[in-house]
Amino acid sequence: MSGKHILILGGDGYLGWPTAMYFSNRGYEVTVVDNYFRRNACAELDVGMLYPVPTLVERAKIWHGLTGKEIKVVIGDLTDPEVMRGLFEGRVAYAWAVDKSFTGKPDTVMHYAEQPSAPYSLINYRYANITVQNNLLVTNNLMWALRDFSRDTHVVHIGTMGEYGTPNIDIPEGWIEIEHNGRKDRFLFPRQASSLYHTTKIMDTDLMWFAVRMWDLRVTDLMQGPVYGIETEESKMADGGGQKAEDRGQRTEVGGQKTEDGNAGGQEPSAMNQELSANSQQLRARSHELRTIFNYDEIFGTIVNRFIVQAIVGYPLTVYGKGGQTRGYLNINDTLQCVHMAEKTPAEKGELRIFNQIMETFSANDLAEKVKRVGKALGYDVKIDHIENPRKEAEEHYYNPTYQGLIDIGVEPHYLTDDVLKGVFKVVEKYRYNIRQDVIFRGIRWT
Ligand code: USQ
Repeated sequence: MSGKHILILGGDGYLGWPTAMYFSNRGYEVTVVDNYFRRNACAELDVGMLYPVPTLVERAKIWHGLTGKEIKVVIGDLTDPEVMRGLFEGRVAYAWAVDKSFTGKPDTVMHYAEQPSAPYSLINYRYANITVQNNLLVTNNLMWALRDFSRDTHVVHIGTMGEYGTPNIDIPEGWIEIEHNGRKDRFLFPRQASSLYHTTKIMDTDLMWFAVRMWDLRVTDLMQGPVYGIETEESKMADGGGQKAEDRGQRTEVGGQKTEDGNAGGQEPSAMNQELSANSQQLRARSHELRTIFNYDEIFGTIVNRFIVQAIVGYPLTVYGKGGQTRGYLNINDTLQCVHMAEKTPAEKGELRIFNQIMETFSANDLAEKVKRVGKALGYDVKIDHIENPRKEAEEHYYNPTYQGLIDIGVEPHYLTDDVLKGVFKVVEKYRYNIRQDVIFRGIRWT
């Protein structure tokens, strides 16, 4: 193969796996690494997921069967520096690969290997420690591996808008010039996160900024807002070819959970599908298993995805407190576009480049009203509840972030239209019998 090599840390997660398919589909050589933290945490905390998701190895095999493309899989804990360093030195054992020889040093590392949940980080001191330990060690191990073996590799890290908090002034993209006693300098914008998870992302930024200054590394830190959505171009690629489980009169059973087959069916088979050999039929029928992990619980679910699930099962939408909390949001497909554009135009050596990765801003109340309107149009009786806020956060505040840098490098924003919301409703509806109301709200108090 001759494509550029992308190493995706955290390749099993909500964003990591769609990123792997996205780059693989565009001719890159892709390696994913994960220790299954997310799915193990979901099992331990019994949070439920909308549908069971096959292991990374299984998904890589399904992907290969459908497209002929290889995504190499490494199962390992990146808090172990030897696991991290092996990815750059070649001391790596692939859990699955067509060609088991070392791909070589990556051109780009996508760093998603973080404990991503704010509520998780505040369950108690144990989960707080897991968050601090995982997030800081992985980032530090990555910086040292690059220092020692691959200083030219570009890192694209997913940071969070939550690093800035909700300051009473405009939020720039990462940097601010300050004049003090008649002299000026440029600094990271003052950050004040409201959760421990978000605080670890501030510390990540500081670790990376140190490494950039010290060793001339190249880093892009993408300050992302909450993401919504489920389908990406690649998860839909094989739709239409497989026979639907309903058509077979079956419900599938995977990992002890019953689920309706999510394959959309009913469309003309694509050219790609027509080329598939007969023994690919089975893989094609399993193509819905390429969908990403989807959480709707209080710990790992994000607000838009949660509200859609709630609307479908008749659970009053859980707006926390007054609902004036405003954040920047983006579609999962725009996350993919953003990391792609960042990869195509890497940061310079010795540059920590920061972009705010959001496409539009909404309050929790705005989102509840949107989901209610779309839910009603689809026949659901959607109610909105204002429940006591389990978090400590401003419920009415100024919020004016800049988000121009990614557009300047070629990202074309998609917005949260009623049609986009309907599209998510339609996928979630297929799994409505899996939805567990007991995990929607447990009230993990942050204080
Ligand atoms: N919210 C509700 N009701 C709910 C869930 C959330 O009113 O049922 C409110 C929250 O209080 C918060 C806002 O909606 O004000 C967003 O909450 P969220 O759970 O969707 O997102 P958050 O906890 O902030 O974290 C998520 C991702 C995290 C990412 C972050 C970006 O889990 O990985 O870093 O979004 S940001 O919020 O911009 O920091």
